[in-house]
Amino acid sequence: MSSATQPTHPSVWRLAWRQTLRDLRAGELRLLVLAVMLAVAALTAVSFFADRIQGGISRDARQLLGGDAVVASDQPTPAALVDAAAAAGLRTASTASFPSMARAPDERGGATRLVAVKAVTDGYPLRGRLQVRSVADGPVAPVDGAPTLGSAWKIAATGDFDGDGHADLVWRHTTLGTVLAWRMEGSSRLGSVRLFDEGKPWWRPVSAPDIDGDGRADLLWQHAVTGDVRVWRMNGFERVEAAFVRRVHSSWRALR
Ligand SMILES: [Ca+2]
Ligand SMILES: [Ca+2]
Repeated sequence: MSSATQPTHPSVWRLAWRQTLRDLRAGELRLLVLAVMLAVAALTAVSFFADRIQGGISRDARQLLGGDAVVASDQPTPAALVDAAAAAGLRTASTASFPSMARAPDERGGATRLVAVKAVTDGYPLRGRLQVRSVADGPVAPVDGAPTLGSAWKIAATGDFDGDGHADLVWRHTTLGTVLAWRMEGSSRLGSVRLFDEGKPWWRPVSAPDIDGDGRADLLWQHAVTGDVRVWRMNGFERVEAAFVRRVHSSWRALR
């Protein structure tokens, strides 16, 4: 008596393998693999392109800011914050921005224009480089560091302080209120003297008349808010005496 052969069921794996070979021969599977490869390539390209754009935007943003981060306020930066940044080894620079009017010299037409003034401290910008255009619509040229003296300072008065026959220049920093005197000989600067640096920008030198008649210039000041007028009697570039002259209405301004 022979035993009958029992029917066997093909394994699931074998069936799957046969099905795969059949699909491969029919070309459907190759089409599917090609579609997957195409999708992966497209996603990789888009991701790479997005990363490049993100990097470019971040780089441009840092250059626009002049640093990696900015603390903005209408008050001076708290000293504790500056100290914490210094303790962490960070480089810092301060800026102050405000709108103003600029006027060309009379010999150049005297045109006025609304301008945006930005005063900066040493070290600015921390990232990137500034570009300067010397003439309107002219080429721009990259420069190292901040703009030179003269772009954030304005001449407040002129007078011969040391009596050498050459007019000397008094500069005032428009935001910090610092006042400097340049000892001049013709168009050459022989030296610079810091006259006022007390963080009181509302006191402004307005002219340098010879108040005491010794043949050398003295310095006349006016308070920008109260209109108070004071005079510094000078010995060369040193203040000998400061005296209150009078209070005038703030709408009146002493002229040079
Ligand atoms: Ca002089
Ligand atoms: Ca004098």
